[in-house]
This record gives sequence, C-alpha cells and structure tokens, in this order.
Amino acid sequence: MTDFSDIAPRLAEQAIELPSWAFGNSGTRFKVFAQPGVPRDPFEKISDAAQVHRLTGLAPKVALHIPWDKVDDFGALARHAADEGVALGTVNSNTFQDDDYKLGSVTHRDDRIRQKAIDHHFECIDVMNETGSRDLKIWLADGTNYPGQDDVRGRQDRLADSLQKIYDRLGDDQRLVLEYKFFEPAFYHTDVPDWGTSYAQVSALGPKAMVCLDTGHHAPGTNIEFIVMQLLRLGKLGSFDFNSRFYADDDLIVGAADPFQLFRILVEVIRGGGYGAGSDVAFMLDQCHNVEDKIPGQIRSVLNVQEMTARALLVDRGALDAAQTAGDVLGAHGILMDAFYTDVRPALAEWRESRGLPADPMRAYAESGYGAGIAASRVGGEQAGWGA
Ligand code: PSV
Ligand code: MN
Repeated sequence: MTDFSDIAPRLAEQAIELPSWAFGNSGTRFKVFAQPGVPRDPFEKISDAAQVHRLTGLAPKVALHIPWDKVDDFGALARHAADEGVALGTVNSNTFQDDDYKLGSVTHRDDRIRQKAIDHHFECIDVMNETGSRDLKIWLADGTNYPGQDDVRGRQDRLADSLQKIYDRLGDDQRLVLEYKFFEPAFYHTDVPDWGTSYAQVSALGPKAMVCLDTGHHAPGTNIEFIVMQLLRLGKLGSFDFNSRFYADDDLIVGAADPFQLFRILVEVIRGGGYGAGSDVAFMLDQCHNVEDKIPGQIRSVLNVQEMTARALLVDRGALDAAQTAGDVLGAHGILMDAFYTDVRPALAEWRESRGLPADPMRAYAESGYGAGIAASRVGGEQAGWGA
C-alpha cells in the first residue's frame, strides 16, 4: 500500500467550504432547539466558522445564503472574514421562502414572478462581485405535488430560459452551479431532480455552468460515486454539498452515516482529477446541527472528510490497475479495502502538529473556552437560524 509519507504533501491541498447556516439554530418541522452562543448576524457566523479553520487548517472558505446572510456592506463582511483568516465562498440563492414562489420560481408561468426570481439571482451576482465569490449555487424548490398539477415540459423550457438569463449576467471568472434533488418540498416531481437534468440544463448554458452534487439528494441505494465519476469525466462537476443521511435529506455530519460511501466518493474524486490544487471542484458542506454543538460539529465534519481523503489517497493505484487488468476480482477489491481499513488518525495527528495545528482539534476546541465565551457574550439580539 502507498505510504502515508507519500500522501502527506497532498493533504495540504484540501480546502473545504463551511456553510454559514450550520452555525445558526436549526431543527426539523417539529422543533428548533436554540443553543447558547449562537450567532446573531453573519459577522458572528463567520467568526465561528473561522474557529474551525484555525484548529484544523481545512476550511478556508465560508459559503453564504442570500437573504439569510444579507448585510448592508458585503465589502465589510469580506474584510471581517479576511481578518479572521478565512474568505467568503459560494453564494447560495434562495427562492423557496417567499409566498410568490408557492407554485414555482424560475419555472413559474407568471412572468412577474419568474422575473422576480431571476432578479434575485442578479442580486446574488451583485453580492458575488462585492465578496469576490466565484460560484453562484442554485437549488430550486420548484416542482409539483400532484400528477397533472402543471405541464412539466413547459416548466423545463422556462427553467432553461431563466437560467440562460442568469448565466448571461455572470462575470468571466464566475460560475453557476445547479444543484439537483429528487424530492422535497415538492413530492410528485421536482424540476431539477437528478444529475442528468442538471447536466442537460448546464450543458446548454455553456462552460461556466456546472452541476452541484449534494450527497443527501438521491434515492436510497444510489451509487453516488458513479455519478461523481461521470460528472468528472464530462468536465461538469462544479461542487459538492457534503452531508450524510440515513433516510432522506437528513443533513447529518458528513461521513457519520456511511463512512465507506464517503471513502468511495473520494476515491472517484481523486481518480477523476477532482482533488487538489489543479481542480476547480468546490468542496462544500451543507449540514445542520440540530442536537449537537455547531462548531465542534463542523470540526468533526471536516476531520471526517480529511480522514477519508487520506484513506482514498492511500489506494495503491498501480497495484489496483494491475489487479484489474489481470481480472483479479478479489485482489482488486482487497487493494481498495486495505486503504479503507487503514486507521490514518495517528498519522494525521502528527501531520497536524508538524504544521503547528493541534493534534486533536476537537479537544483543542473544548479546551479553548471559545464556546463558553460566546455563550456569555452573545446576549440580546436575535439568534440566527436556518431560514433567517
Ligand atoms: C436543499 O435541500 C439544500 O440542499 C440546498 O442546498 C439549500 O440551499 C440548502 O439545502 C439549505 O440548507
Ligand atoms: Mn444542498
């Protein structure tokens, strides 16, 4: 098997984007449990995200959600991020919390509502121009609940037209990433249900449009790593929204429900050239910490990604290729599993220390007093939450 010392330099290339909304209160439709110290505004969310990067060296960017992270001065927010040692990343649009969008946003039959949704994306591009963000991420709640409710073909045509208008507004160095999801909040059909639809739509737009793969947005049993392989092969994998799930779009800590799946995904990412300095793929998290503490929840998440990345890098590609060429089914499978079963945690602790980072970031956070500090100081105001 490949030696850890051979892969150590490559680990420094890892850069994960944290979702600002993971630091706000969140829950289910049954209950949102408030936590002490939760940020009251986007500035405090950025400060919390910066703690994760400070202790792990893995998360130099923070993704924003508009309007949840709307501020008067985005330049000031970007400067605040820089002061904290991070940068602002992907801007996520939001056309799912306005009464006008009950029957659709960029797919709506009513030209006024459709234009309102397009204008929202123009506003997001304005934000990107101020923050220096590269990517506009579009996830649409558009869909229907009942067969016959609307003409799905017409909706697809309006989607294409709306996306083209948004795409045409992008700057030369900006991209549009279109996220797919096969259900929820619409339950009969969604207008961008799968990677194929997203791929068809973004391919029609041009080279600056890519697919976003959220790991929680597939039917149970879907072979997600195959989709990763195919999108990389087609040059259209723009970004990930990492999380894990047991049943639906659970938004649990990445690698918690199925570490082996995360490993398999990262094997294909590396195989397809999606990892490291030469790649444009954005590695975002899209998670909510409903019952666990948020900052350590994010630390755990980025460490999980790092551990599985290290294991995936350990795959002996030469030996694997030889076994595959020889038709050695069990040998090839064994080579992959040898890497998966390697406990990289002690080596990663040493790797961190060699870079001036704490060997155990979870413990370092617990001992830092930061959590108690924000719980004591953030009194008054209104805590941020998913959806606000
Ligand atoms: C939709 O379920 C989604 O995955 C999209 O990325 C949204 O922007 C995000 O969740 C909000 O948490
Ligand atoms: Mn997502």
